[in-house]
Amino acid sequence: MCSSRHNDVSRRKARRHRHQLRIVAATGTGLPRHRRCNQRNFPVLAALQKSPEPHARNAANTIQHLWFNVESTFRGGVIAGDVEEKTQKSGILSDTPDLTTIRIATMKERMMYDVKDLSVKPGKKVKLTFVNEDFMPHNLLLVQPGKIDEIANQALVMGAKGFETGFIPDNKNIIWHSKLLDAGKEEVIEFTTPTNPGDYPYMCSFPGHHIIMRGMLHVK
Ligand SMILES: [Cu+2]
Repeated sequence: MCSSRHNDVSRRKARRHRHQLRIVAATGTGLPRHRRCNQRNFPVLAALQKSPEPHARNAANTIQHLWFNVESTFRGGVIAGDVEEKTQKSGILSDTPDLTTIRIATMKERMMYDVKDLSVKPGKKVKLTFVNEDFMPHNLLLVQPGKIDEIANQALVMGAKGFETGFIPDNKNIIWHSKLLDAGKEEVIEFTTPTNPGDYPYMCSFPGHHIIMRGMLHVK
């Protein structure tokens, strides 16, 4: 009895997601770009990415890829745009011999962090506030040099199960990570920078995001 009711609920949910998917997909094509942009529905896209139906999740991830990764290439790259729109309130907020405080936020509807580069001394205590100002869920991982793709691919194959772990795979090359933060949430992370100088990348491991949602912590 209980399980058939549950099935009804998930069937209804799947039906609603298929319907929403058609709406979202329709806004992605066939219209001039200036009109299409205004019709993107980011909260619906975010909901579809959590759908129990794999078809809906896959399609939503494809749309996400088109909206962010492909179109940002058409605009001539994302780095230049990011520098222009960098907000004042993020970056290194204070720096004393004992502690560096840092803020990194996500940018609304851009699938990017608002800080792409940071420089901190080796073995330094850091208090980092990570703020999700976007509609979609995002996380923040500091990883060993050269390991972004390996970790992103591991997170990608987690499918819907990824939500249980916040898309954090079991990988020794993750130095630290935040939780998967929903819209409007923030988390404070305290850590000590690596003692080995080097360029340590940070990334979002939500499927498809790492391509442009990344930055570099220069430890020097
Ligand atoms: Cu993300």
